[in-house]
Amino acid sequence: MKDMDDSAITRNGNSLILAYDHGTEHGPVDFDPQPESADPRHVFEVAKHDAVTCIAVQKGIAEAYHPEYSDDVNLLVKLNGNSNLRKPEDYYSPKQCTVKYAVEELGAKAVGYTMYAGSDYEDQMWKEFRKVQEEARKYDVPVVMWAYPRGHGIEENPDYDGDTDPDVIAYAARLGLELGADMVKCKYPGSQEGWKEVERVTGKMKTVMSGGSKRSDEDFLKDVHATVEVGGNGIAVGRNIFQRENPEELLDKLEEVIFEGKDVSQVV
Ligand code: FBP
Repeated sequence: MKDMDDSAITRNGNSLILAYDHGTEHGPVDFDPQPESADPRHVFEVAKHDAVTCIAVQKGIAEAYHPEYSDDVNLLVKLNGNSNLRKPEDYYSPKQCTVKYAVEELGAKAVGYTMYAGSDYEDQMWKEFRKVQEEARKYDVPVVMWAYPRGHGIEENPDYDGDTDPDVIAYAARLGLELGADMVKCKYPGSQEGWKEVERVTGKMKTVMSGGSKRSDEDFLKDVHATVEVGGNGIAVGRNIFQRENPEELLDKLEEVIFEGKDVSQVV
């Protein structure tokens, strides 16, 4: 496992990854609440905030826009992704960028890979992840796993209450450790107890909470604080930042909660 405390995408051991791969994953509809967010330059400008340790984007956005921000914004290239347009048999996220290309051509300081544990295509994704993980070691960049348990294996298992079941989230997070990720990103399991379980099973691997759809500052900060308080290492967040009119205001607060250990009542 890479020592993430020395990595460009952490600060005091924690991270705030500004996720901006929504044009791929959900489509431009995610930009409707703040139409200027469809312009990658707008979001790269937001990523210059001190709280942001890196921006996570797909290859094309990295290639076209990161060069003018390379002095101010650390880059995490998302190596796989899938659109909302197709209707697959089960969840699969194809890889369209190599670690070599991400590091050598795009200047990535980290790479990211979505793993749909529980899907019929899990075996295929494990094989792809193996290559990503080994190539990342060669290039000495950390690998962040988007641990998103999904698909038939979960839907059809009566022991699981869907992909938001805390046991399922903890299992998918544990797979990050087992398969050699350096950091795992997972959904908030609904309670601090649930996140404690994530921490218990992921050992020394870094963990970050996935943002989810837009909520009030206070509700969002409460969940972030609940994770950090029990050992979480920050967030990978998209819509809760770029769908806001003044994202800097929330970033100021997140900075205090994630990197300075402040309580929500001290920042709202
Ligand atoms: P959000 O903070 O907007 O949820 O973004 C985090 C993220 O993982 C993105 O990287 C990705 O595009 C999206 O969530 C995937 O969301 P979904 O749960 O709909 O697949």
